[in-house]
Amino acid sequence: MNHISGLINRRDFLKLTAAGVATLTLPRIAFSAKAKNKPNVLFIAIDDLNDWIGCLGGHPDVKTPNLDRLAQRGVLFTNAHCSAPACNPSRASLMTGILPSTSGVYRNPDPWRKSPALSNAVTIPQHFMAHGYTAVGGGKIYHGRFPDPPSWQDYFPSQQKNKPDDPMPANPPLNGIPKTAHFDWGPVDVPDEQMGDSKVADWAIEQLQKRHDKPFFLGCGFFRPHLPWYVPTKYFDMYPLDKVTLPNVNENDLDDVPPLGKKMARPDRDHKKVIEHKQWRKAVQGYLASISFVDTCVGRLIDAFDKSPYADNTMIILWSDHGWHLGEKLHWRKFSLWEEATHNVLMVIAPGITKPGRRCSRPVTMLDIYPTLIELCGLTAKTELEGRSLLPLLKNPKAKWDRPALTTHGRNNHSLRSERFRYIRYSDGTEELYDHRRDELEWNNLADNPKYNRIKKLLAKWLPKTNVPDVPRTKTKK
Ligand SMILES: [Ca+2]
Ligand SMILES: [Ca+2]
Repeated sequence: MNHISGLINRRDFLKLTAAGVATLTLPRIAFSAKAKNKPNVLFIAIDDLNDWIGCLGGHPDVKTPNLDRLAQRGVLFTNAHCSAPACNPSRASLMTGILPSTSGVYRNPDPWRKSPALSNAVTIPQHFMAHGYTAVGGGKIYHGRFPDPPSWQDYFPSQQKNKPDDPMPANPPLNGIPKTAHFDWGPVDVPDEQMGDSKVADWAIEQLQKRHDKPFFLGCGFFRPHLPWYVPTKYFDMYPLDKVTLPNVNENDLDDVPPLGKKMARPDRDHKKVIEHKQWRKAVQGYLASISFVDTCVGRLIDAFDKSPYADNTMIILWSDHGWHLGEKLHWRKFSLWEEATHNVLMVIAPGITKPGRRCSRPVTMLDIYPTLIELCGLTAKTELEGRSLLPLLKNPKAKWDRPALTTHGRNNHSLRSERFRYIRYSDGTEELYDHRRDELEWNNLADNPKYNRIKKLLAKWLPKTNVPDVPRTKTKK
């Protein structure tokens, strides 16, 4: 708004606002002159990627040379967490900068634009477009069921179908679990080029090879390692089955977890099936293979980026939407408030601001991306955003940061992660507390130990004050 009021007086501005259309054209002229020297943004999303990448050290076997070399170029956030451990609420909050507890978008079926708090929200790419940028995207940025055409000028494969199809094996399921749907894994005998993510990388590479007259915001969303873990055979061959390391799991881990936490873990569902069908090792192999496949896609994109004319004037931000359990707490998938599900990948390379090879252990969230991009690119501030700009941490990864990372799963179930502790409070008031200095696997729930009352109280101060009801769900299927 500052840019607008600088150009015209207040009365004219109100007149123009009333006229509606004119406010759109006038500031654009002003912005496009300013936009000329603005940095571009390469915005890379990876679906369902937990901390099993080399530079985060989450799994001893994993091979991710490309993600590792990208992280090495800027700041790797080692304690980054999602706002919600599911695709749709995580991405809706990331792209709008608004918490799930404010929007009521808690779960995958919640139509996020129907939330009163988000119906008119200006998404990250919309804010860039309002500042004279071109915003285009490809692949999975929003959750599949809820694409957002107003966010983009163009989309690959299309504004309504954001994700290209993937090749399927001839006779699924490959893991032998009856009625397993996409909870399946195994190699497919196809070249990389036939994979949906390879097509998304090709499309993004084409955008980088084009001449752009305006600064661009380029969204590139990869789908793997989302289920099903069908990727070309060569990626499975990277992880010989007899050498695959299983996660370190405590069979009695849920004994000190409150009932609502046990309900999230659902040990009688996926975990029971995986054990019954002797699929644990094969599943871990499938996830690792899918990670190395997407790592290859990222590598191709980065190589093309480095050869492009935009290599020196583009902010790169790479994130995943949440983590993933592979049997820890007898749980599989995301949908929990423990470290495996909330911890995700975030790296930022900002020319002139970040220095290579930096790591930041401050607790940050995906909600912080929007205000960070605003500052990095000099856009107009937005006071309604609930995250915090990471700029101080990009400049100095050890800068003071007092806020824990908040993750919400379902209404009024929250987790707060500080640098040392994780505090969980469920909607019925039951709690968990873990001390990561002594217990990085979160096995020992300290919530009932009075010694930690002060810690719990300090963390609880950061719980959201409002927890709005779920957005009513639409009945129509996909
Ligand atoms: Ca996801
Ligand atoms: Ca436990």
